[in-house]
Amino acid sequence: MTDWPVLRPKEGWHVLHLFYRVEFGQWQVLTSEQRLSAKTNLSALVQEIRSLPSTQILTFSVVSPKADIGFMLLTEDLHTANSIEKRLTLSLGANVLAPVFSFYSLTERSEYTTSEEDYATSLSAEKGLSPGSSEFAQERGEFRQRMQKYLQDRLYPNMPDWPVFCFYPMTKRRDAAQNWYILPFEKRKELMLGHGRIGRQYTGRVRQLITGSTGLDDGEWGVSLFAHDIFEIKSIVYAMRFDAVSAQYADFGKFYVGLQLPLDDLFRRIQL
Ligand code: 76R
Repeated sequence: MTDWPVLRPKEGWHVLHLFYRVEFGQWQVLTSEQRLSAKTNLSALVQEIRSLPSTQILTFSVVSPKADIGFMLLTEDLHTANSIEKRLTLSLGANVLAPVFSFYSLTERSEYTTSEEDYATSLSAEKGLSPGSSEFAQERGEFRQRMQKYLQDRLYPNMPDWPVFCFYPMTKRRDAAQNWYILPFEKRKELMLGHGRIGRQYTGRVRQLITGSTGLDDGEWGVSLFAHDIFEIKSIVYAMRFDAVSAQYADFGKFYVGLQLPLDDLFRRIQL
């Protein structure tokens, strides 16, 4: 999309969450021709974005007057991400889309997933397989393949078209009494195991993408949740509040709930 050499992260994709309010006063001074061409311009831009390699954009109608339109962009090149954001912001004409919130992060692997060594240890300790056996080698090989697919899905996800969306930033606490960052790795891993256990109870009902933003934006992670039923979002976030990781160490930013809609329907929904 730009003439600059691609700025591809060592691993993962750039993720931009963008939320805008429509300045209706500004919109109403446009003629109907200008409005039509503004909407055509945004539609064409979204189409152009969707034709780029390793790039996805989701469009949302925001449920509440916190914002009107939301976008979630994933792409491999930082120049592209930057260029798309500038173009989206101006796509309906000057001062029509007013940014209300944005969040920049990268897809990331987890520090805490089971390593092949952990798995091999559990194969002998829990399943009683002897490390030299062919069964052991086979199970270990299958684990490696599963993990490769899992890692690929985390770093280069295929975003779901599920209608209900919730986004919020999250930070791990760094108080004198509760400081996530001075806990030893083994303790953090144990706590994250409990977190994952709760999360997996929602398999099939909630899809999550956790993206890392330490050093990139004001929170440390972006939490993007997808569901078919908003009840499941409230339910998982509530359940996690009781889990030690969230109860003791998590601080949250603002929450944005949106509905995934194609642009034409989105325009109608927000009365453009
Ligand atoms: O990656 C995995 O799926 C394995 C386990 C796992 C990790 C490492 C996992 C599972 N998460 C991980 C990391 Mn999660 N997650 C959140 C929130 O509102 C709140 O209280 C917290 C917001 C939700 C709702 C959620 C859901 N998770 C993380 C991290 C990075 C922490 C770090 O690196 O220190 C954060 C900030 C975070 C927050 N998590 C799951 C879920 C769900 C639904 C799962 C299960 C996924 C599955 O089906 O396997």
